[in-house]
Amino acid sequence: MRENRRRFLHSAAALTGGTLLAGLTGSQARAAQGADLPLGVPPWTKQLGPGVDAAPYGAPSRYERDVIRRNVPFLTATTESSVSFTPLQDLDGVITPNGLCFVRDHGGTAMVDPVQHRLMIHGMVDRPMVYTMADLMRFPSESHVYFLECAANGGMDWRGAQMQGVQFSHGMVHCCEWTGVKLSTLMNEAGVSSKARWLLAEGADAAAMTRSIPIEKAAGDVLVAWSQNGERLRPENGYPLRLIVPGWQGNVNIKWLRRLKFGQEPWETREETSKYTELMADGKALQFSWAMQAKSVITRPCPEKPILGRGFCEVSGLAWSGMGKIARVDVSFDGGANWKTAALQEPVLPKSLTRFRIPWEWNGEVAYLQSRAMDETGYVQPTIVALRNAWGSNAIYHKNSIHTWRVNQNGTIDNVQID
Ligand SMILES: Nc1nc2c(c(=O)[nH]1)N[C@H]1C(S)=C(S)[C@@H](COP(=O)(O)O)O[C@H]1N2
Ligand SMILES: [Mo]
Repeated sequence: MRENRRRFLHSAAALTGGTLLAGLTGSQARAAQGADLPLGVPPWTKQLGPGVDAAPYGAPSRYERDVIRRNVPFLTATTESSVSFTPLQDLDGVITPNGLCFVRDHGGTAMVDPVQHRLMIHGMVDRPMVYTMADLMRFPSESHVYFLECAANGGMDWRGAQMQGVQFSHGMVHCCEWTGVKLSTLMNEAGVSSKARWLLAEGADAAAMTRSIPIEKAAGDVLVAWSQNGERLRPENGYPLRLIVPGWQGNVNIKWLRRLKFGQEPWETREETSKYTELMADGKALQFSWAMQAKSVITRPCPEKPILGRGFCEVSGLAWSGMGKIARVDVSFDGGANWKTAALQEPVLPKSLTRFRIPWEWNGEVAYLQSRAMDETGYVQPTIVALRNAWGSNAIYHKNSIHTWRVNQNGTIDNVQID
């Protein structure tokens, strides 16, 4: 134990004079610099701290101010129609804290007064309904952990490695415990006609986002949710009410939900015709590719979290599948020639982020780190070559290929593609 600690201190101290420090974030640099101090009496031990009422609603430590959502300037013509990404490199476990969940808005964040908000259910139903939030929250509720991923997550890397950092290459995903009423409960209450085949869901934002959802999914695991990780939804994630369509592309998870209409045909809205379709190599577009296929990425190390020294390095990341549970994640250190099976953090939940971890000894050589997820249906995350062969390179959405991080000799990490 003592030996190990000494060795750690030695290598950490060596780093402070080395080139790697430049790549460290504020808190890492402070840890490295402080590592050679004896255990002194720090200022915060010599005086009382603020009282328990200093922060009626708590916020992260001021030393964590680098842990934030970020957007990409070239994807942001206006911030009202853009996306800010989850900082996956800074997160542990599988739950995304509410303030760090990626946000994808098409018409800005609607600032909805929950007292004035209504949900209308109409169309092919026996009893059209208009609910207040108070009405909805009287229904029996359920809580489930689900990931939510934008179909465009990773889309910028279709044609080549472009995004320097896991926040931007994979950060259009979050995973929360959602609480609400099952949509099937509301469907029974309204008496949906047996002839209804489709559902239209509409948001109350300036984009009035609308999507068609087939009745089988609507009657399945879809939630009409008002809470996220134990507290009411954040405005930017749909307060006071949103649809959670487990495992399906983010776009159908309508935020600020205000209307559900039942009918016989899809409505062919803008978001399912001109957007959120896949343009294939032959120029035809695939419509209604809803489920997010199995995917994974190593979140540490990564470009934002370089390796600080030779020796032990825990490799950790996230895997998920819109088709069910993650069955296995394999990790390669040599660009896919050899694979080792990683440990999965329990409990492994369906349609949820799953954390994997694998120990590694880094010998200071260049390495190509990859992870490959398999889900309970037997589906295996494809290589970029296989994905391009299947989808062509016009595609934007559903890029779920195996991702490669190149570890350089100085411990820094780059996004690369192996063809
Ligand atoms: N009403 C409405 N719902 C919406 C959107 C929107 O702009 N308006 N964006 C959609 C898209 S494209 C995605 S990826 C998810 C993002 O959810 P989040 O902002 O909570 O991460 O919300 C979806 N629901
Ligand atoms: Mo999206």
